[in-house]
Order: sequence, then C-alpha cells, then structure tokens
Amino acid sequence: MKLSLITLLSASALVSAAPFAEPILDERQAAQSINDAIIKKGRKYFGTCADPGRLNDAKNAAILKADFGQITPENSMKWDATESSRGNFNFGQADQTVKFAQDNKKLMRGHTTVWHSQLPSWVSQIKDKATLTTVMQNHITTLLTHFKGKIYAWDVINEMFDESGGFRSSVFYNVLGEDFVRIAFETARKADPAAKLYINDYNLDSATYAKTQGMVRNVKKWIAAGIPIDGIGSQTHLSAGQGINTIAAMASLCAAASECAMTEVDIANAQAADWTNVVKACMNQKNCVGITVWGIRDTDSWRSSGNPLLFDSNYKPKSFYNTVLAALQ
Ligand code: 9MR
Repeated sequence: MKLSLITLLSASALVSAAPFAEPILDERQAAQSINDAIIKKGRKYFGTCADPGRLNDAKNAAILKADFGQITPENSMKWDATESSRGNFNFGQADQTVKFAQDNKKLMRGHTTVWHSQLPSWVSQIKDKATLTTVMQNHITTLLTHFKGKIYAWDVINEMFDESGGFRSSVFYNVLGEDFVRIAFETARKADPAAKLYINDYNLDSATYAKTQGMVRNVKKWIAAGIPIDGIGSQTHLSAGQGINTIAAMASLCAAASECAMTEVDIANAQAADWTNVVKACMNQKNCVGITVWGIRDTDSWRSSGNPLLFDSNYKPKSFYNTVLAALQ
C-alpha cells in the first residue's frame, strides 16, 4: 500500500499528540540535553559527579542519562575507598559507577590516584622514599589496570599546589620532593597508555593568581622535561561574581598542556552571568574538552547551602540550566 503524504503527516501528528510525551519529558526534567549541545560544538562531554548512592535514586539516574555525557566518581575511586589497608584493594562502589557509565554510554573521568586528602593514615605515615615509591606505583598501577579501557581521563595528581603556587606539604612532596610528579605520571602512562593523564586543582580561577601561575609554570616545565601530562583540570568551585575571571584563567591553563577541562564546577549563590562565563571560558579554548559539574541537585552538593548546581531539590532544572544551554548554542 502506498501511503500518501497526508496519511504520513496525520500519523506523525498523532504520535506527537500521544499521551506519552508528557511523562517522558517529566522523567528527564530538562527539555534539552546540555551534553548534546556541547557535543554539537565539537567537545567531548558535559558531565557530573556521581556514585552508587546517587545513581540508585531513579530521578538522579534519569537526569544523568538524559542530560549528561560523563561521570566522575565523587568518592569511590579515592585512596581511602580503594586501598584502605596496604595491598587490599576494593572496587565495589567504583565498579558500580563504571558499569552505569558503560551501560549508558557515558565517558568516565577517573578521580583520583595521588591526593593528600582522603588518604589512609598508613600512607601518610610512610617516611622513606623507597617504600612510598613502591606504594604509589602499586596504587596507581592497580587502579589504572583494573579500569583499563574504561576511563577517558585520570586525575593522576590532585591538589598538589598551595595558594602561593608552591608545592603543598603532603607525604608525597615531603618524602619524595617534586620527583613524585614524574613517578606518578610515568606509572600511570605505563598502566593505561590510552588514558589522558591530568593534573587537577582548585582556585585556578584567575589568570593573575599565584596558584594559577604556579600550575602553568610547572606544567610547562614538566612537559618540557618529558613527564607525560596530557591535561590540566581546573576544578572551578566558584562564588558569585567569579565566573568572569575564568575566561582569562582557562586561556592560560589551556595553553600549558595539550588539553584542559573544567572538572568540578559549582557556583555558590551564582548569577546567570557566572554560568555564561564559565561556559565561555571552556568554549573559547579549542583544547578544552569538556565541563563537569560537581553534582546534579543542590541538595546533594558538598556546599548545598550555596545552591551551587543546575537542578533544585525537586530535581527541576534551574534557570541556570537554560543559561548554560543558551551559552552552548
Ligand atoms: O564531593 C566530595 C565530598 O562528598 C567528600 O566528602 C569530599 C571529601 O574530601 O570530597 C568532595 O569532592 C572533592 C573532590 O574530590 C576534590 N576537589 C574538592 C571536592 C569538594 O570537596
């Protein structure tokens, strides 16, 4: 039977008027996906953080599936969660997060292998170079091997700078000196050669701030020395009014490595312009691969009192969600 154009048109009208349209929209909450929008602009993802606690909440999961393209585990890949005692590895929660990402075709950022915080005391008590080197190499190798092929990028080192742009006091720096950077990145490259290897930090939100300059200066120096660093992650935990400065900050960070990303964005008491500027800061740099917000709902944020995210406590997209969408289009 040959269908006339009229038949086809009225059939499609019937479909769009079907009573299913409303519940589907309701479940995914936002009208359009910010991940689709950023991908249309040639970037890799618009992501968020999550772990089984959030993913087991059906509404969170639905939003994540519909609107985001990348997941960073909020806590499950950290040292205290994965190797609480020496040589005893536990990937239960992290495996569930990675499975959700794979089942739903989301990219993963691995977070994080070498960090002074959420670090078990058996590591921070190590005093000699040989032991700490072995322990670090074993931790990095075991994590990157376990998840090999499933992680787009790893935050190999997190938060190693102090506010003056020098090196923060940590067991890694205190025992091994600056060389811990080389050890960490070389070990990571060997364990998963396909993963992008990042150095990640916070308060890199102004180009003139000493910490931003310390990151840029050192990363350039390390890359020139052959240390396999692929990217700089700027966490981007902001307060109202700070968004504007991220534009110049990302320009200098992104110029220091092959790629860059905004990895944990949240903005306490944001104005719309802050979100517009954050999106602009990434989009202005060709090698900024993506933006990750640090949570879905305000309620679930580590700084919930500042309502810093894109969805409210009722899982409704806030006006800032549309601000982000508009900035991406
Ligand atoms: O959001 C994370 C929170 O649930 C944890 O209690 C906290 C512990 O340090 O870590 C939070 O995530 C941090 C991230 O791993 C690194 N940058 C700062 C983030 C906010 O503290």
